[in-house]
Amino acid sequence: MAYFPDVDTIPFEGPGTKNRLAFRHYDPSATIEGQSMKDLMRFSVAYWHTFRGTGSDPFGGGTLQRPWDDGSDSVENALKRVDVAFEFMQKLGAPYYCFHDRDVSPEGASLAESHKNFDVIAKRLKEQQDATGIKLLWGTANLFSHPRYMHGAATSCNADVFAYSAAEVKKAIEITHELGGENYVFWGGREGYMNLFNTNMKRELDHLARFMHMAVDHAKSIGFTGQFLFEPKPKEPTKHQYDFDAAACLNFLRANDLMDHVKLNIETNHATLAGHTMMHELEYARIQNALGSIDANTGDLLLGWDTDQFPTDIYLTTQCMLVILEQGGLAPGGINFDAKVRRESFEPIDLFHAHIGGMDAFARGAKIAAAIRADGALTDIVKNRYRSYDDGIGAKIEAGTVSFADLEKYMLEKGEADANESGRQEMIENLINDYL
Ligand code: XUL
Ligand code: CO
Repeated sequence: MAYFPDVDTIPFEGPGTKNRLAFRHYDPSATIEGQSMKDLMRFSVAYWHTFRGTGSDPFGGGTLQRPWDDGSDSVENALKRVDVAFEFMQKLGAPYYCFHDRDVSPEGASLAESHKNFDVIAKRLKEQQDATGIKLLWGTANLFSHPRYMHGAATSCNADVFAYSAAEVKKAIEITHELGGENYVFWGGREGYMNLFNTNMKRELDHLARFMHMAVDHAKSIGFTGQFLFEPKPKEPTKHQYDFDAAACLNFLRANDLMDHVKLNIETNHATLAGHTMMHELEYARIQNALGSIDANTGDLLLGWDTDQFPTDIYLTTQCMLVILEQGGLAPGGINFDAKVRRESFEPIDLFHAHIGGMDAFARGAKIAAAIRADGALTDIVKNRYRSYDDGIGAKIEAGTVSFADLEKYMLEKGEADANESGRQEMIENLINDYL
């Protein structure tokens, strides 16, 4: 059964093509810094947006035409969506996908029924994975949609909700493991608070840490060796999310002895909502050996909320790829399009245009970043900027062999610091533009 009868496998045709259903830059077998683009990017389709998105927004209901979907929460409908998803991903040439438990499989009348539904769906996912070679980048649990999670999940004031969340995550890790998932993500759907007058922040954070340790312990007990990932987001739905940004997440992980078990899944629109650039968040995580995976999308600076648009800005993708290439790739993480088509783009074909654009934008960013790196265009600039630490007093500071008293003596003798040099920001920005 073809759910996308008008679309063949999306070919790579190069930048000159007029075919809108072709890649201009993403050539899976082309190599960048010794890796195929396929292995370097590890592109992933987000099941929730692409196969469960309806186009609804706070002002109106769904607009998206999905002729295969009867709109029900039946297991049959969910099974059909799996077939649709794999046809789509295969035609697109996406090697990975990601899901929340409740996106792929319907919530039942009880936890036991939800588990049962999940088993049925997982079986079909496995069959489709085996038939197509498409793999699971990560699984996660939706701990935010159901009303029971109104106060959060692991940070809920209700201990039964904590227990329910634990049972849901336990199952989600098991299914992720069964499907060969390479990572497991925690995004704190409602892990935060609205008002401190009714909140015990210390207890909530302690509970969240306890929850993650239990997840790590359970993974160990079932032999799941995938990478755990924590996804920062500063706001939405709560006013203060505990997972605000990379710095807050890493502080939490370090304070709770979780750094050896959990890395970060950095999302572009979450970075910008936190008042950071994506490049800042990626680099902040990378230098602490905590850059695990990315959720690729973009926000709209004029709207200022989590619009989850597909990334098309080459400047943005170049910045991302500069950091990703510096790390040598993201494996076992990848580039997951946590992005949705606009509600005005309501036809199924728009799903292809959106993903093709995102993949091409990243492929082009990768080529540009690799060219910048091949020329060493920034390497020498940065290296030279810090050369005062390469020997003399700077080397002693870095080696930790001098004290405040030593530095006072040094400066009293010298009298004044060496003259500063220009940061050349504008020249460097011009230089980057030469590569675009
Ligand atoms: C929400 C978000 C989530 C996570 C997975 O903003 O990004 O979809 O990526 O729970
Ligand atoms: Co995300």
